Amino acid sequence: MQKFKLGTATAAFQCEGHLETDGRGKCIWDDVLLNDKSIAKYNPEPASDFYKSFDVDIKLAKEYGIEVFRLSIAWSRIFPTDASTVNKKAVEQYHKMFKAMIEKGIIPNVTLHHFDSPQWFVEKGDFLSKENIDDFLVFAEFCFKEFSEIKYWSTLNEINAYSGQKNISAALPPYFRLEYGHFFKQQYNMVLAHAKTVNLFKKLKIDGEIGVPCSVSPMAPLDENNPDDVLASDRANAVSNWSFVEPITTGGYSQETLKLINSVLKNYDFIFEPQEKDLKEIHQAAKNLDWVGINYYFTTFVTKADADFDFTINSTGEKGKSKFNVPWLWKTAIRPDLKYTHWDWAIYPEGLGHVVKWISEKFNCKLPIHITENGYGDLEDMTKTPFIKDYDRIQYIQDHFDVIQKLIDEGEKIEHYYLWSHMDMFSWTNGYNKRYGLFYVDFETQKRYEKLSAYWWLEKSKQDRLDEKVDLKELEKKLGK
Ligand code: BGP
Repeated sequence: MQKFKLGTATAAFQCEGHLETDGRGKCIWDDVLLNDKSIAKYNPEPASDFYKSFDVDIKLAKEYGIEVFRLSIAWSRIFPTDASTVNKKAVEQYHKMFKAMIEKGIIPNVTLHHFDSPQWFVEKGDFLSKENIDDFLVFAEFCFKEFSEIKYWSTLNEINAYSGQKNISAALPPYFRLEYGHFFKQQYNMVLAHAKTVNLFKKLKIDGEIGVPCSVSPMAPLDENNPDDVLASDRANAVSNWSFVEPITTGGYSQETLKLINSVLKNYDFIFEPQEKDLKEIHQAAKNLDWVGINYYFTTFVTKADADFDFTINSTGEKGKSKFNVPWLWKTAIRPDLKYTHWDWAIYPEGLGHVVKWISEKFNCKLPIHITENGYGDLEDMTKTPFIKDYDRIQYIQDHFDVIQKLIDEGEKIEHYYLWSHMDMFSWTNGYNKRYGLFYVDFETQKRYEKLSAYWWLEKSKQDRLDEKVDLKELEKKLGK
């Protein structure tokens, strides 16, 4: 396989720790997790100590066949107090991190914003205010010029999810619940920020490629023959997925999408109207973009919504806890024929195929695709077993690899795959008990331990096709585990 590269992913706030080191400024999560006791659940310190111990993880990456590594730069480390005062110590540390990767032949893919707006930016209104986009552009330009060793850049991670956490599920300041008007404003501003960043990248003639990781979780009708389910699915997809994927990939909004969005938003006293001037920028960015990223974990099956709002997030891993009912939009439904994770996420690899086809066929976007996140979170505990045999994770990844291989065979240009996550990290709403890594992290000692999936991954990295299988029995025998 020529261009296809296998990699793993991380995000600064979830793995770095060292909240007080080298003059770091606070980001949006610091106070949410540390101070506000009504919400505080988990301490993001020490996370996986990556800010200082990156060498250990990069060494493992090299040993286990990882070619590309997704990570993010914490904006609040580089600009801790305002939009213009640079913190040189953090800049130096990131240079060291990137050097360590590049020297080992591992290609970094760097995200500029992964859910972690600096506190000073949040106090100015974050991306809810259009004027603030300029601050982000200052940061982006600084990074592009300073970190010239980076050849793959990602603008903003999961524009829809960050907007939703602030304005729909009330997980982040300003803690709005079900404020679809604000959600759309923020998401639109972030699409614009993304567009301006891409256009700036090209204007500066930066050597490298730029893309954007989009969280696309299809909202499929529970019963394809039930018109109510189909309508719920169309509306939910328009609001949650197409409303940002469409402008990013096509450079605009179709009448079909706008009609569906506004049929919902009118019930929330808001009408969404993109502005001509912004559309020029968005249109240009779609032409300038080098690749589209897909973060895919699960598909949600939906049916007609009830009148009352219900948004119960399962943050413990106790199956069956999540419930979602969004008036005028959708209600989640369980497909008894499918397997679900402990966090109630339907395991449905076909959904990844649907997302790729949306991009290449529905939106007619022929850009290369990177799967920027995909992975399996589980409850794992090495105090109970000396070696984590994560068969479910291996099965999950292999099933998704089968889908990717089929798509590649059909001619889809999928170039990178990043497993979420490289090592175990801090999870935004699940703390330390939802583990995704190929490498188990003992958060007390910060030691890393290979899981069975790490050995399996190494075997996969030697194969020519993603749908070739690894004999796990043989592998375990070879390992003597
Ligand atoms: C994505 C985020 C990641 C990561 C992942 C798993 O939405 O981009 O940062 O957290 O989801 O999510 P969780 O930790 O909630 O299971």
